[in-house]
Amino acid sequence: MLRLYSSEKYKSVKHFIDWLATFGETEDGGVTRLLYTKEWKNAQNALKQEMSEMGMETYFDTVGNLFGRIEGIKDKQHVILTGSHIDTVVDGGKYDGTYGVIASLLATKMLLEQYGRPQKTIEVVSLCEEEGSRFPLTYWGSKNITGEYSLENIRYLRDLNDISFQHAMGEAGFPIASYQNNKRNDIKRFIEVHIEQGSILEKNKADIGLVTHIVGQCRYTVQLIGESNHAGTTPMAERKDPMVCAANCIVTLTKKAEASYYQGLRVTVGSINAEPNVSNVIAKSVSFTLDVRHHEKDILQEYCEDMIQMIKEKAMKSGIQISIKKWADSEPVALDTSLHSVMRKIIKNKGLRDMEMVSGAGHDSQILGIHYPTTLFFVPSHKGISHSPLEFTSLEDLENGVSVLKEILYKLAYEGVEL
Ligand code: HGY
Ligand code: MN
Ligand code: MN
Repeated sequence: MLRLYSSEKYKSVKHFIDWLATFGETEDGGVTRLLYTKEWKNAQNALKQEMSEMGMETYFDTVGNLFGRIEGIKDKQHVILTGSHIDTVVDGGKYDGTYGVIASLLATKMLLEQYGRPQKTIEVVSLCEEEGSRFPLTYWGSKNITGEYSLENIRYLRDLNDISFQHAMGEAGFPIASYQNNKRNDIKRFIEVHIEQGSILEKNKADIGLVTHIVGQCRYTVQLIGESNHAGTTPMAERKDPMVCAANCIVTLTKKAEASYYQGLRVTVGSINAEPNVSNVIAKSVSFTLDVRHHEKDILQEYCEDMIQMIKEKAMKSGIQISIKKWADSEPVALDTSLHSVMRKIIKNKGLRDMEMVSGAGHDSQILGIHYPTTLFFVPSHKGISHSPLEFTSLEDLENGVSVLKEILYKLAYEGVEL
């Protein structure tokens, strides 16, 4: 099996995974590294240091996407971009996003070590935010690169501690005053390696997943406003209890998702908050999030419209006021598969097995893939666990991903394979 670095000077993929996991590590071995927090800033700056020590020219754009650039000998202008996101969910795993950043760093470093500078420019990117775990907004990094996002999209956003996006951005060293359009028109291709976050590869004993499509996803925050009152003196028939209404809605929308018509639909209520959140007070308001995903746009849309209508009707029947905010809406994306045949040969030559698959998780490739030819491939997640401290991928699988990435980058940036 390929050893990444013989000398102590360059460390293995496991070393980097464990090292980056120290930025935001939680008591139960997970990682919480939210956009623009201290942990996030320290991780980005430490990565920047590593990139420059590896001989890369490093820079941030004005929202905190970090780039490590190796200019091409022949073609300086067009960039082969590779990387993933550095932010995590709350108490997530140490591989989601992070692995893709590290794999890109190491693959590029290995190429530099073995072959010197490439013919075409390679840039490794540590994207500032993908998850939507701190503020109600996803893909802040990649949608700045594509030009879909600007300050308008974050002007009024606040996190659960009532800290404004703008303030957090400034605190992390990216003041609003220095914001500029970060749109990139020089990207020739984007390649991302990511953990699968599901169990398909493991169940099929495959080593590499070649992703053909990424599901569409919509995310909402539903707020139900009733009347808070005394838990003991208020008769059941006289209540406007948003907690009961929320419970009815959640049961109905998840039951609906199980209907065979919605085959493949995934619906998650991941967060629920009550105000004043006290055991002997009927809640004044309850807000919950709704995360809906499907690989077909019209099924996704139909389900969402039906469910929003259902929630409104239930609220009206119980005299509850309602506000619904849709804050994420990414279409299902078909990724570029022109590299798959070349990748299959690389994978076969390594004695590895691949399979084509759809991604149920969202990825930066979903955004970049609409604007630039984009290749996304997976390495297995043990037992399919992700967004959890129990997230795990074996060293062998991690190294397989790095070595496949290295070879495909070699084809593109050194051999100049035009695809
Ligand atoms: O939620 C997702 O699918 C991804 O991990 N951001
Ligand atoms: Mn991810
Ligand atoms: Mn994730």
